[in-house]
Amino acid sequence: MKKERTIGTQCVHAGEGPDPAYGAHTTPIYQTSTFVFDNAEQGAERFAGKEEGFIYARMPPNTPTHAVLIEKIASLECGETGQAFSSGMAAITAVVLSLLEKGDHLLSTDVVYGCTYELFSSILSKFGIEVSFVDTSDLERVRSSLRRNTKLIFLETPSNPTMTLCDIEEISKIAKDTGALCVVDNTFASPYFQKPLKLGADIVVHSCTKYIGGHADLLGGAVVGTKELVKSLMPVIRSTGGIMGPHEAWLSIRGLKTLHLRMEKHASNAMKVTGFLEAHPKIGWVRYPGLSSHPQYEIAKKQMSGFSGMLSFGIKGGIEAGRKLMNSVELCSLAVSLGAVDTLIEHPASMTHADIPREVRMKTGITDDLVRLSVGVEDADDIIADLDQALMRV
Ligand code: LCS
Repeated sequence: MKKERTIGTQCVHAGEGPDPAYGAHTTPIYQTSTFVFDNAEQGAERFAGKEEGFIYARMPPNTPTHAVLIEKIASLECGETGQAFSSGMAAITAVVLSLLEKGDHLLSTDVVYGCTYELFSSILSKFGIEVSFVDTSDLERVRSSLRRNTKLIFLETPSNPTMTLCDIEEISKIAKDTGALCVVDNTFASPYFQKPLKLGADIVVHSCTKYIGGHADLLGGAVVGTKELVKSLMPVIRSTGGIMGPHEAWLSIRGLKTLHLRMEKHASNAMKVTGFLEAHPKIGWVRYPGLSSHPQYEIAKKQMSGFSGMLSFGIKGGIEAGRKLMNSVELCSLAVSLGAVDTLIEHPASMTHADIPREVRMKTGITDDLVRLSVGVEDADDIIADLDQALMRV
């Protein structure tokens, strides 16, 4: 029996082979907006979905470069197929616009990326979709927040920026019992450390801008699921047009080839940084799923095979102390985004999550003292030395 390939091999090889046109060893960038049909009949067959093939770069399967990327991500996520988007937000938008309609209810994790919060709270409500933000780390709360019209449960775990986790397997069961679909934003863990579809979720979404690309040089998004579910997104994908460009698809393919190497280093560096921060007198608390002090450590061990480079901590002295820290780093970059090879530091309450009303931020733990760190793949000692010198100036 053929042995199933393990994840490192999948990262390097899945979806790829010599290009059928000229045998190019690496996947070429098909920098084209359209494809020439052999004849009018073929064009009609492709439009009718009776013949597989490429049509126009906005129409799935977009281009051969996109097709390779999708096969690679779908393979890593253990899903059947997927779709690449111009950004993570375009991916999330396509999912909610496709699967929800007026009168439906969306139940979402209460702590999500700021623009996801805005999309759900301000934009979906304009179309008559009910939304509730729920502490999904509490299964009882999830159960008691279900409504007869709940159609979608959207989970972000670990959540941005509090690093709160929820039990994907249990909530997927709850969703099935209610007849709702369960969508998981897997951006923080990456498919290397967490596989929501294997835990029962229906759809995975990603910001490829983060660990998938890995080098802070592209914007992109992806969705993975069954062929049937991904097909149901097609009308919105075709008609809203937020698809990934071919160059970004190529960069994402190249990024994924080293995902396994990068994620191991991000995680081991993050663990070392937490050790330094936990022992530092100016730090009030540290939140990282790999620490036994994490409130959902048991869930972390159950559903994650490692814990990535994302962590948050509270600095004593609140926002002023945080500002001094962020203005004093030299190696780390003061920048939003995450999942890059270099270490990024930011202040969610005034940056990525500033649009969330303060009372909501306070209630959900996005406090003013919270500093978010995306630990890179530099040598850990240098990251720690930089944080140490910056903390000395606080
Ligand atoms: N999902 C999560 C968990 C995210 O953190 C982000 C972006 C998105 C989706 C959206 O992805 P994008 O459209 O940017 O590709 N998070 C960001 C952050 O924390 N800082 O800048 C962007």
